[in-house]
Amino acid sequence: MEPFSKRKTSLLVAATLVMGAVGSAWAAESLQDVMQRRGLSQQDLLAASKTYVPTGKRDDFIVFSSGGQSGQIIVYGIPSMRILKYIGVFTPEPWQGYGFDEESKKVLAGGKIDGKDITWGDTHHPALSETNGDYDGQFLFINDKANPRLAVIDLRDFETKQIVVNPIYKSEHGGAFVTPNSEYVIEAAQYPSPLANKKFVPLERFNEEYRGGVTYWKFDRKEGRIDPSKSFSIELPPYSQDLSDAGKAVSDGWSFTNSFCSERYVGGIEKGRPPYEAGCSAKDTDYLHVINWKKAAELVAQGKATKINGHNVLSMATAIKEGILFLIPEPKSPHGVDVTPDGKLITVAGKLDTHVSVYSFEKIMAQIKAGKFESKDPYGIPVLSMKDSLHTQVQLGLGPLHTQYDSKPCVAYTSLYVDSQVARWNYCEGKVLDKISIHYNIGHLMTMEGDSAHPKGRYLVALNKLAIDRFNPVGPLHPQNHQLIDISNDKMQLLYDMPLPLGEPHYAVAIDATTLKPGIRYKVGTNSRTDKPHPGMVRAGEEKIVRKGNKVEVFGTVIRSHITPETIEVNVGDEVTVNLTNLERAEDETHGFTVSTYNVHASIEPGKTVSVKFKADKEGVYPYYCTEFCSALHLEMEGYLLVKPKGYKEVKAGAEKAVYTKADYDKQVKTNVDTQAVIDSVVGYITSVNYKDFPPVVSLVDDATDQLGRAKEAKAKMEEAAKKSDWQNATLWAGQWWQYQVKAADIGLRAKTYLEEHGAKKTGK
Ligand code: K7E
Ligand code: CUA
Repeated sequence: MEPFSKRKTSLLVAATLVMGAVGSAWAAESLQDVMQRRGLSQQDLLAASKTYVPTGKRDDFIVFSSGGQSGQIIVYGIPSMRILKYIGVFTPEPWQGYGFDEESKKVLAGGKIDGKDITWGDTHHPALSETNGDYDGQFLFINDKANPRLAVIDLRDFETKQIVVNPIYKSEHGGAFVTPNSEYVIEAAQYPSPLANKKFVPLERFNEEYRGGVTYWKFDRKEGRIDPSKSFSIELPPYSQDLSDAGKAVSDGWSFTNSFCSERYVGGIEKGRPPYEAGCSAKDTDYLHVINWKKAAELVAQGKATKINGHNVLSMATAIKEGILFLIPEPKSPHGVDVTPDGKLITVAGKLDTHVSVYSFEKIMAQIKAGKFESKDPYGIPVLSMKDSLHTQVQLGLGPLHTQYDSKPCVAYTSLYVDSQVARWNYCEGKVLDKISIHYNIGHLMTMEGDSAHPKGRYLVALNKLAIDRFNPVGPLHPQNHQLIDISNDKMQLLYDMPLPLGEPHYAVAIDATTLKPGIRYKVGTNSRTDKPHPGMVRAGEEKIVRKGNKVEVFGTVIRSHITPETIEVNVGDEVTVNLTNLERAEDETHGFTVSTYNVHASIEPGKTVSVKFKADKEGVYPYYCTEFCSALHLEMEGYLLVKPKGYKEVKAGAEKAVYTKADYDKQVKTNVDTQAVIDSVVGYITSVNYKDFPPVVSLVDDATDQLGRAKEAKAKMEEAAKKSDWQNATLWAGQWWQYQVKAADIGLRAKTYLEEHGAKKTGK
């Protein structure tokens, strides 16, 4: 057997040779070679170059997609289709501590129904807050269809702040849609039911006692919350209300909600009755509800509403008498209703009709003004003539569902579910312009800012229900498929397939990325779920553990790389609350916190204060630690919860035996001095260039200065111990000094790389 050292050498030579061969093959491979090797066409390359976002570059648009049955929101970028975030909304989300810390548990508790926790949601329609009909990038709303709820997300930190339960429905679908200045968030019922809570009414009384409705949730923009006391609903017939949209510009003050099953059919296969799907599609038309919400709000303010379950409801009789509610026939089992950017026209697609019907707001108003009604529905609501209300009807294809608008005037896009196509058409002149096949069975579609007053065009995303053969198989449950389409040219071009494996994302909204202004840190001590100062907040050096009876409250801090306190001693049966404040100011320096087996977790972003609470019901030893790999010594960011048994007697600890000597101390100090030389050279480079022109570097320098300040404190403690020849503590404090140096060096090197990559220039100083 050859000696080890020789063997090692020959292995190294072999490795070098192999690497050399591969290296030259890479160098020789041209674009053509890659195309051939991977079987890519010119068209593929064109598509790739339209979606590829090089490393370090960012997307032009940010998408907020419903997470479907996951009860969350998915955030991704366009054109790259890179997923950026999942926002926990109706469902616990462990990474963000959502549902595992006390603050977010309170948000989720807002979604309890009859005292019951509901830990999932069927999210359908996200909506961005608007100012004058345009997205302002401040807030996001989304509905839960299964359990009629609505959530508010603040886009300063992308966190869910509030969940409200609809007080009178049992399901809802036509939400969230906002009015042009986000005065109200619209939410329409879906499956009719008695409005009064827990009231039993047999299906035989469907026509008389089951009801639908539309709710207008009052949004208080200053508070960033919905105000239930100022919200109201309008009672509607038991037609299954479906989607809604708010009027804008000329039609501001009005809202439109369509319906299916205006037959009011009640199924019952088990009783030999034809199923709902037959009875609910028998008639040729259903009803578009046209509502004057501005006047409705005034009527509520005048006290004309009645209270149902403590909620303001305008009865149908009042709505009819006051002239704020009208119906217009719409063909046949309609789905989407979408107001044009100028507010003049309303597009309705009928699932079982090959046409889209474009209604004219002007024509609708003319009939209402003239009091010219075709008939009344069984509840006495005036019905306008469909013919007299239509601007045009356009035959698009099979199964039209939803419509979005382009930046080009009069251009719209409608999804065709049965045909698996997107149709581009002109709604002013009523003609089809182009069609593209998608894969497969499209539901909603989305253009950039496509339901605002000023759509931005460029891209369209088809939200497809079935993926079938598009991706590598992963079992019978397939991902959903979002397809990115370029709409900036005469012919639409399919660019990219993105699998979404989190639930069925019904709808999505895309906003210009520059409109969003999210923060990077909280004001120190913020409760992020209330945006108010957290009572559990403490500053560095003020950490404490307070006991009141059997309640133990910890007021602690986290910073690279330690948790203060590092030991928490309690008695079995104590109720423990741990408040933690992240003292970091650096971007992206999030710490996590968990305690073994107590099912708690917190994500503590810079400045945030979070609390976790649990009953220490089992004696024992429970490590706690930071769950984010936050620095080189992240694993050491640890501590112990000691749960002492009943009647436990303290043992007196013997004096700690010193293990470090003066030699250890000297060695550590030498390391520190060498490290300081590295830091000084990095600092020398940074200050020799125009680093102040790069805000991210300025904040890195702030952070590094912070760390070096702490290094100084540790060094002082070291010197004090050394003076007393306490080599044990002197060595440990020298080590702590070094820890802060390492963190500062890490930050400094990051700043240096950034400056080099961004072409920083010598200042000649
Ligand atoms: Cu068409 Cu709920 Cu908007 Cu699904 S809905 S597709
Ligand atoms: Cu903080 Cu790991």
